[in-house]
Amino acid sequence: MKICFRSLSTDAFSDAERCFNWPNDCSTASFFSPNFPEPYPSQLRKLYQIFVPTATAITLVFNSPFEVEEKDTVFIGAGFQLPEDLEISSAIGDSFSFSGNQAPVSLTLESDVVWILFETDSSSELRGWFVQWSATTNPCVWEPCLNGGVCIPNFQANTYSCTCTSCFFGERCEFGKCFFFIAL
Ligand SMILES: [Ca+2]
Repeated sequence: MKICFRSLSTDAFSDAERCFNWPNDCSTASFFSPNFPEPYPSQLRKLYQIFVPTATAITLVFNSPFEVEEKDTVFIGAGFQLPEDLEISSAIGDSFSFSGNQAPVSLTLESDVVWILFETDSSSELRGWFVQWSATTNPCVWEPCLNGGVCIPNFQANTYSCTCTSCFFGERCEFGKCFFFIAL
């Protein structure tokens, strides 16, 4: 099956549900299809996105029940934008699609952004889906400490602190306090 998202940017979804910048302005740990566990609407095209700064991986776990009619589909992938031309397969690359009554097994994408696109056709609506997500974060992954400073992660708060070498100070060891004489 080949699905084309031609010129379909994520901005096109007025009712997109986003969990961005966790844990600062988003503590949502789950998403679900509209009306869950009552039947979802027909002719739906809804986008969900999770962005966890410093995440090295995001894991999705679907709860029971999982009921998606075979002509309706849950698409899942990594990245801020939906692919323009997505070759759908059950387990190739970073994009996945699911239908039926069998919840996908736990799905881990090695990215800081994950999107879920739920599309339904004009008939036969079932109960839908409920997904919980968790992220593996590393606040030091972008190497914030400069000039030889050592990054100390605080995983719970998703923050870091720097232990600077003797000649530097500042939140990121960005300021020098030693004078260096260079022999010419
Ligand atoms: Ca349907």
